[in-house]
Amino acid sequence: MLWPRRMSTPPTVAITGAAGLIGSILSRDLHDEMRLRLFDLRPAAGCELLDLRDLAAVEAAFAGIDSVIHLGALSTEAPFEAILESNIRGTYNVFEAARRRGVRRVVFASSNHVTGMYPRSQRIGPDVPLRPDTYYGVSKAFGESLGRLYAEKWNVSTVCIRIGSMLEKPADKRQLATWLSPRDGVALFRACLRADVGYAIVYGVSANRRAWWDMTAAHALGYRPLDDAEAYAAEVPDDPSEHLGLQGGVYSISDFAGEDQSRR
Ligand code: 15L
Repeated sequence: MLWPRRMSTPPTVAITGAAGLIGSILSRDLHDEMRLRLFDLRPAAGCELLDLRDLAAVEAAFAGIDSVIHLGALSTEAPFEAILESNIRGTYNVFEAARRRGVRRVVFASSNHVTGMYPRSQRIGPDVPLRPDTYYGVSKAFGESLGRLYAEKWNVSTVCIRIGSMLEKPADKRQLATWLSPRDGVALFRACLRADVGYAIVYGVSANRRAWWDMTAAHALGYRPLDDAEAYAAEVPDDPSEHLGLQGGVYSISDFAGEDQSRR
């Protein structure tokens, strides 16, 4: 267990992007077992303002922090320049500030879109070659790789979660495979914070019987999912991306190639 043994007080955990969907769930459900510092780019209740593009500001924010849950990023496909600033530079700043401040563990919110070009007919695990479906997916692949560098070279231990679809309920038939229920998501982040490991990559889904991803690595960290999206099978609408046959769904056809952010 990674909680510092000598500490009589609970660890202090920073959450970036804390006002987002996943950040709000984690802040609500983890606050009674650890001290949380919540950071977001935009004003939100309980959050401190932090622009992850500013390394000095991130370093100042991480004073006294034991672990970081790094969620703050664009959460979908966007023009490359926007991805570069928010997801690539922002993630570099988080790892570099963590190194400078002696943070013990970064839990990095990666995404299933690092392997979104795999066919749905193929069951895959965290060791397959990457097949990103977007610049967004590439930025998450960058974060996984950066985490490995910081873990192996500077002992910033890192767990990357390739999150599926963390929502209250699955929204369409694709999500019967990719859904991560809020309570399973909280359990997975908790396991990733506590695991005694230097570096790991896991997928993040509930115990969905239609899931495409091998969860052995997540189980090894202590994750025990309780929910199965199949409970919603009769009520979810068809998946508009099913004909593509790809795990990433519509991400595989979103196209911002050559687009300048200033044109949007
Ligand atoms: C993601 O990585 C996105 O952040 C989220 O908005 C969903 O689109 C999810 O993937 C998904 O694949 O459903």
